Amino acid sequence: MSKAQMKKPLSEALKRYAPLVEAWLDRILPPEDRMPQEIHRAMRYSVFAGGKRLRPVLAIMTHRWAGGKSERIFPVASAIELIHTYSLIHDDLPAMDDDDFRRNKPTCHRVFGEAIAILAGDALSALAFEILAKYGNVRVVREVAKAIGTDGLVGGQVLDILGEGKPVSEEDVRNIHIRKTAALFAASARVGAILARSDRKTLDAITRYATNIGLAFQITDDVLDIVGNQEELGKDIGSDLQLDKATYPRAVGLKRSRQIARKLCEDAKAALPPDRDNSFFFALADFIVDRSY
Ligand code: GRG
Repeated sequence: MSKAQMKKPLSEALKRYAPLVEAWLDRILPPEDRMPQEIHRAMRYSVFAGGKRLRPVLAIMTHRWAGGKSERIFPVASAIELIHTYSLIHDDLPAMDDDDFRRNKPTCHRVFGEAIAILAGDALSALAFEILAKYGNVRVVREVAKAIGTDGLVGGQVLDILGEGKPVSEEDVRNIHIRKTAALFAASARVGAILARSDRKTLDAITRYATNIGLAFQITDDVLDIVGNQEELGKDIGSDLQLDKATYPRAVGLKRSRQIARKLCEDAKAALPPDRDNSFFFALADFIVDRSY
């Protein structure tokens, strides 16, 4: 099979479900002309800046794969994209990575100022939990909360900041990346499976898959920060080097980083039960290691 054919299940899923996610995001987010207009403009600016929507589509596809047929997966998946956007806005702030471009546009704080950008992130988080509570259930709320907290994104970001300029081992970076990036991929898949009432075995399998591709995703991100194309990526490159960040290439070199990412994606595929149609998940894993954006 050619590379394009292998990726087809991913492009088909994105083509089918990303527009539904866009529509739900538009429905969920307060209109720009509602008071206070500035914060609603900032929230919409970042949410509709052109993200790939990988996490919500992973949640939806996992739900279907696990036999779920609930329409509730769409608002729940869209709430995860709100959380993701919140993390990007805060990640770009001057107190964090201090980046000027994201998704090929000036970052939220560059357009709306730092205070509004911080509040836009906070408001996206509050809105996400309102939606998760309305359309999900207590388990779903708990999964996402755990993925954000000190065992997840916040914890990863703390380790990331403390790791700047220090000698770094492969284990140190793994600890950062598992929390900072893999936790939200895992939560996206788990939420899809939970809403499909999956059994423990299925939940464990999809968790192993999503954690592995999430870690591979961040390793590829580290690699692209060195060898990527700024325009294609839509964000500043070289910022990891500038801040002397704890990255895989710094810990183990570029070549080994690529090998580890590839191995993680193969392990991810192997975690899935062979008696199901795993074609979307295989295509997503391949995209993650081969991606240039
Ligand atoms: C509490 C949510 C929260 C955040 C505070 C700032 C922070 C703690 C954590 C940073 C987490 C972070 C931004 C990790 C990087 C993940 C990553 C590689 C994002 C890029 O994902 P893509 O390529 O982006 O899917 P698009 O633009 O396509 O959506």
